[in-house]
Amino acid sequence: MHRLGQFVALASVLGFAPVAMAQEAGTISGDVAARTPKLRAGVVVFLDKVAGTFRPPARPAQIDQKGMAFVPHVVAVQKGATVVFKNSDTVRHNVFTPDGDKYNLGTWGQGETKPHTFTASGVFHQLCNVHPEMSGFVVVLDNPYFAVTEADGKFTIANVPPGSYTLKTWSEKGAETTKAVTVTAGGTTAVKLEVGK
Ligand SMILES: [Cu+2]
Repeated sequence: MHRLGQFVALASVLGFAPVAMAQEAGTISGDVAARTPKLRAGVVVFLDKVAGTFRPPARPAQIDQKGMAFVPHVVAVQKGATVVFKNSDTVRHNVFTPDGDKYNLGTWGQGETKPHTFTASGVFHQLCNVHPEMSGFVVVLDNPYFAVTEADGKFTIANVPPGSYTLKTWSEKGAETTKAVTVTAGGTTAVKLEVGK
């Protein structure tokens, strides 16, 4: 037994965890498949029901109203986070949601921004009452362990404490997917998911 091993053994007898045993975080890296290729993009992948309290991020997320669309189409944030809505178009846009607190942030012109802080988790459909064809989503999650897939369906969730979790997905058009995952200290857990209709 080398010296670190002796120290760890002694520490466990004494009932405390030495600094050398502090667990390194792990990573979940994956791929979301779907029958229709475009359903692979914009899938929110998140860890469900993680114990602990999590400080919301200090920096706000941003959604632009650009080219008559909410950009990005799907944004995931942690509960308590602020999203700044911006209008980059020459026409006036509105932002409202029929979900949760049912906010209506008003209607404003090019270059202006309005913030909204999301204090409850859930899915908030973003709509514009000037242009009924405009639609986007803000998905508010209880912990910081989430990602939104790129066009190729790939995602990475970093800095996850080692442990066993339930990974879930939300997507606009696909059914919810659930998968058990185990994250090891300093390791990368590869996950393949399929979002069905
Ligand atoms: Cu609009």
